Amino acid sequence: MKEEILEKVLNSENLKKFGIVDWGVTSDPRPITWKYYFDWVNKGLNGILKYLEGERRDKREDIRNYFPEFESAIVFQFSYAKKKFELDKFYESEKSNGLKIASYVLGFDGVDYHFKLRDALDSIGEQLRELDPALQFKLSLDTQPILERDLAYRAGLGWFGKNSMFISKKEGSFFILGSLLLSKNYSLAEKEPETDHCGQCTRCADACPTDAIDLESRTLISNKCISTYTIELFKDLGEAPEGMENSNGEIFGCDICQEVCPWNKRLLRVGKVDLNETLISERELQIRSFFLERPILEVLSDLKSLSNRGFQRLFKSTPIERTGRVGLLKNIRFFSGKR
Ligand code: B12
Ligand code: SF4
Ligand code: SF4
Repeated sequence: MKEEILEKVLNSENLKKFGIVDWGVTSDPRPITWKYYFDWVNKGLNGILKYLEGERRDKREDIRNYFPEFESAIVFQFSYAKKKFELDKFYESEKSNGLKIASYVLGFDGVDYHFKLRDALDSIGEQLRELDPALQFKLSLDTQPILERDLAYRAGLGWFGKNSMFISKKEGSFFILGSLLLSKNYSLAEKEPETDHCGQCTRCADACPTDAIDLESRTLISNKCISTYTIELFKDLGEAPEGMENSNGEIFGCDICQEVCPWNKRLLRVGKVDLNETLISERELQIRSFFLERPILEVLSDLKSLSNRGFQRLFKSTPIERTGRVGLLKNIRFFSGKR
């Protein structure tokens, strides 16, 4: 079974079709860093992210609270580094209006990764079930009560950066984590957890415009993070985090503490990302031309004249649908007049 799985499912050609750049395995259901998470929530550092508290906090202590049949997990890395570097070129060009959208948004053809990668993980799960019909599996992709960075750590794929990103020596940090939780353990080789490769560097914390990185605890202060403010705050209320005026025009998510990280810069240096053949999907083009390529006042005026439903129709199944018209208006207004 093990050989068949490696040969038919986990071979790199098959995984490449799904945009997977690396994977690892763990049979440990309990996060090694649970205590850090528990303390972080108890100190209130989750801020407005209430879904990380209470019962959903406690479930994260053991994967079996979510999937009692758990015996092992295969953790996959879905890279969007290529899109990130391509976007950086665009932001430097004259076409850019000075606003920025986090690169994961456009990294999966402009489609919400929760849909696209769920399909990929489902397909891989079904391929495994073809080989072993008794297998049960569940997915872990952001929204399940699973500490995904710890799961990837247990699978030996990388370490926790000081910016709290999960970083891989080979792939940097511009990737999404998605896992298959399995009711079987196929004795696939498990790697040792990776050591810390941040060393004395503090570039991420130095670059964060809102001082959201707590170097001592290696975690974020959620309410200070631009990503929280621009993605998770859907209403036209609430103070922007202090220092956001020093950001680079981030209107949805924030990549600043990853942009400066030497482990990401390295990807370009060693030729890991080929920027010669770049593709832009219809969905991506739509988001770019609406938000990033026109005068900001025009973007604002169009957003104001759309209904909420009209906005949803236009941007259905994209990541920005989550924050909605009102949330985006709040974010873009912040920068109108400032650039
Ligand atoms: C809540 C959340 C957020 C919050 C809080 C983020 C945070 N850093 O805590 C906000 C809205 C700010 C956010 C932003 C982003 N997010 Co988010 N988010 C999550 C979510 C749902 C939960 C994270 C969580 O539990 N945070 C609480 C902290 C305490 O836990 P943690 O981040 O897992 O960190 C662990 C380590 O830091 C370790 N630890 C803590 N202290 C210490 C100390 C030492 C010494 C050591 C060794 C370890 C250690 O313990 C923690 C628990 O295991 C996960 C998905 C998931 N289910 O896990 C995605 C996830 C973390 N997000 C992701 C992404 C892509 C982003 C953004 C890049 C999006 C963007 N461009 O705007 C930013 C990045 C901001 C950043 N620098 O982290 C990816 C990250 C992939 C990666 N390579 O790391 C994830 C894993 C989703 C996914 N499936 O891929 N996110
Ligand atoms: S995502 Fe942006 S605001 Fe949040 S910690 Fe990183 S640099 Fe700071
Ligand atoms: S910028 Fe430096 S300190 Fe921050 S995550 Fe990258 S290597 Fe670690």
